[in-house]
Amino acid sequence: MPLEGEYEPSPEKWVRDQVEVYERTSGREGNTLPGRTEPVVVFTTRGAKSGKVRKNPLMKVEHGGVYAMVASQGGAPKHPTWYFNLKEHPDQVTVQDGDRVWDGVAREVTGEEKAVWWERAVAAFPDYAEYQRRTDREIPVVLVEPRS
Ligand code: F42
Repeated sequence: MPLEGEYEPSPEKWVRDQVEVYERTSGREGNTLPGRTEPVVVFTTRGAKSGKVRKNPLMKVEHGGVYAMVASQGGAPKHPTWYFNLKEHPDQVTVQDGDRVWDGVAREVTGEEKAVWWERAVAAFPDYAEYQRRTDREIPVVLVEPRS
């Protein structure tokens, strides 16, 4: 089930436009970054402060039906705000991969488990390695697993 409540599109035009195209075409269009081939998926979270529904495309990092959200933000100094949404409402996240939409539960990984997922993330989208070099913060990896 999609998250209920008011959808507040991203203030970033390229982000909200990609979400709009992806949703309208069930991921047949808007499914990569411009000029790239790696696939993206769309995640929906609940605003930590506003309670509004937020949507973000992120690179697809998937293994065994579990999806990772890599909070890279291009190597910016601060975590993206959706990371705080997941911390506040870990049980309110949905994943859209193509025409498949499902409810998940978010869990940040650390230590050995994170190292394994970081390798998967860099294999899926090599630029993540450069993003980590650009910033002093450790880029978080949050897994989304199906809600049972
Ligand atoms: N970002 C990544 O971090 N990793 C990726 O792999 C990635 C891939 C990607 C592919 C395609 C594409 O179009 C975008 C991609 N992005 C990727 C960008 C990603 O979708 C986000 O735009 C980016 O991570 C920044 O997220 P953000 O949530 O920080 O965005 C800001 C601009 C934003 O939306 N701010 C809102 C605002 O109104 O200023 C607030 C949004 C929000 O959730 N607010 C919360 C609320 O309560 O509503 C409060 C959160 C808090 O601070 O507690």
